[in-house]
Formats: sequence, C-alpha cells, structure tokens
Amino acid sequence: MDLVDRLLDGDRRALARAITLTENEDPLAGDLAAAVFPHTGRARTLGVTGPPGVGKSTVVDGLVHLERATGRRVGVVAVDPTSPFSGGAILGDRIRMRRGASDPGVFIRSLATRGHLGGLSWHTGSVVRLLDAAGFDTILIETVGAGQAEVEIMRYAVTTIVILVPGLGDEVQAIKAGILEIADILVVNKADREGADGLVRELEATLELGAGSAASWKPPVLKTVATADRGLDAVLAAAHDHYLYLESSGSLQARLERELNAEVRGLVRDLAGRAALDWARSAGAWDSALSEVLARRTDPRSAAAGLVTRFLGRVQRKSRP
Ligand SMILES: Nc1nc2c(ncn2[C@@H]2O[C@H](COP(=O)(O)OP(=O)(O)OP(=O)(O)O)[C@@H](O)[C@H]2O)c(=O)[nH]1
Ligand SMILES: [Mg+2]
Repeated sequence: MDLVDRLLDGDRRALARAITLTENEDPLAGDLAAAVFPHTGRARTLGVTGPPGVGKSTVVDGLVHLERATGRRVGVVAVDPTSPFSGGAILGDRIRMRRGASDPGVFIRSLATRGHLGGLSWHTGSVVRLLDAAGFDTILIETVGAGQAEVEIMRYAVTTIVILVPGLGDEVQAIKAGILEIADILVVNKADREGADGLVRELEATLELGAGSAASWKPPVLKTVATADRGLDAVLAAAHDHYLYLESSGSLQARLERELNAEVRGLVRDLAGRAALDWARSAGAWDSALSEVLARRTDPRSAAAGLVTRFLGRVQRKSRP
C-alpha cells in the first residue's frame, strides 16, 4: 500500500490520512494497522492526565519544547472522552499549543468520542502505533480526567503523569481514589498559587499509605509552573527515570506482553466469543500466536483472525454428519 510506504517515510499527509481512516473505522484501517505493526515498538509513550483546566496542554507544550531541544521528534495525541466534537472549537481549544505548531518535528492530533468509549480507546492505541511507525520518538497522550476513561486511555502510555492543582478541594478526594493508582509521576501544577506545598504534602502522605514493596517505583510529587516553564525539566527527568526503572526491572517487557495478550484476547472474544478463547488456550494455539505478535511479525488483528479461523474450522468439522 502506497499510503503505508509514505507513512513509514514520515510523510505528514500520509500520516494524517491514515489517522482519519482509523478514526472513521474505515475498512482499510485494519489493513493499515496490520501493515504498520511490524514497524512499531520504538517510540516512548508518555501520558498526561488530570481534571479539566489543570494545565495539561501547557505542560504538554513545555515537554514538547524540551524534547525538541534534544532533537527528538514528538507526536501529540489529545484525547477528549468528554467531547463529541473532533477537531471542533472545543477540542481545538483544549490542545492549543503555544509553540511547535509549525515545527515539522511535531505532529499534533486530537481525538474525541464518536459513540462509545471503547472505540475511542481503540483509536488512541492505533493512532499511537501510526505515529510510532512514522518515526516519532516520543508520543505524548493528553486526556482530560473523566473517571474510567482516562484509565482506559492511559493504558497506551508507558509512563503516566497525573496533574493536579491547589484549590481543587473535595475533588482531590475523589480523584485520589482512582487516578493516583495509575500515576507514575504526580505533578502539582500552578505552584505559583497558594496551597501548592500543602497539596504536595497531602499527596505524599496518600502515596505513603499505598506504598508497595521497597523495590517498586515510588511516584515522585513534583511542583511546576507550566506557564513559566518552571519544573518541567524535572518532570521529563522523572519520566526518563521511570522508563529506565521499567526497563531494568523487566517490567517494561512484562507490561508489553500483558497489553498485547489482552488485546488479542479481546479481539478473539469479540470475533467468536469465549469458546474460541478457551479453545485457543487449551489447544496450545495461543502461545505460538502470541509469540508471533510479540516478535511483531503478526499484528494483533491478524493473529486473532487466524485463531478464530482455526477455531471455526474445527467447529465445522465437528458438526459435519
Ligand atoms: N497560574 C498558572 N496558570 C496556569 C499554569 N499552567 C497553566 N495555566 C493556565 O491554566 C489554564 C488552563 O490551561 P490548559 O493547559 O489549557 O489546561 P488543560 O488541563 O489542558 O485544560 P483542558 O484540556 O481543558 O482540560 C490556561 O489559562 C493556562 O494558561 C500555571 O502553572 N500557573
Ligand atoms: Mg488541554
């Protein structure tokens, strides 16, 4: 497919077109995903989430700027599970960047719900892979906190940065429960406002309560003033440390395997139900299919389709008189 070749060459128009096909769930999107999959797995993904208006886009903009200064190419996917508009005024405003808009080393795209959240989540994963295949070194995923949605979407980020600000009040209590669990790095933005130190202490105390074993990653709590680019270099350094931690502890590989396993499992279940899944596991077909995916020789959809085809063939043979 010519589109794939151009995308792999880093052609921005091809990339934009591929994303649109994916977003529209065009019949070509599956082929596209299959064709680019072997060329993925290189980019580093960084998620930025938190309640509305805490400064996510400003932080993302600052991080893009820092990454560009080291020559890395950066893709930004802004995901808004709360808005049904795509590329419209609301979302456009959400991701307005101060810098980088005309930099060829930066590619920004927004995604919004068109129906169900599951679709949005799938789009996000697919778009991240397209950016990865197109040669972007760092992919930032911004999503506005909206309960389960950001948890789903942050699956695609290796490192998740959760942003809070002083003065959120009761909201912090609610946020703490769910969102802190997915935070690898906590940022108290708008530290130019009163109450930042108090919030840092409060978050540190909460993290202390839920602290795991001595060997596990302890999310740092960092203060930033994103509008003044203050503290963002420390955020990026922490993200780097987190990545190295995952890599050296073997968690990065384990995590990747878990994600791809879950993806193929979900696809098989969607295509042919639980029985197909049970069969694949018991017949030993699962392990070989999955190892092909892990080696990036087969994409998750093709692997799932292959398993389902074998399962259905078996069902047909059995039901023949
Ligand atoms: N005082 C202060 N204001 C900030 C800081 N960071 C961002 N802001 C302001 O906060 C407002 C919201 O910033 P955004 O970056 O758009 O926030 P967001 O979290 O992306 O917003 P949504 O995507 O709509 O949820 C803007 O007016 C920013 O200029 C900061 O560190 N200090
Ligand atoms: Mg925003």
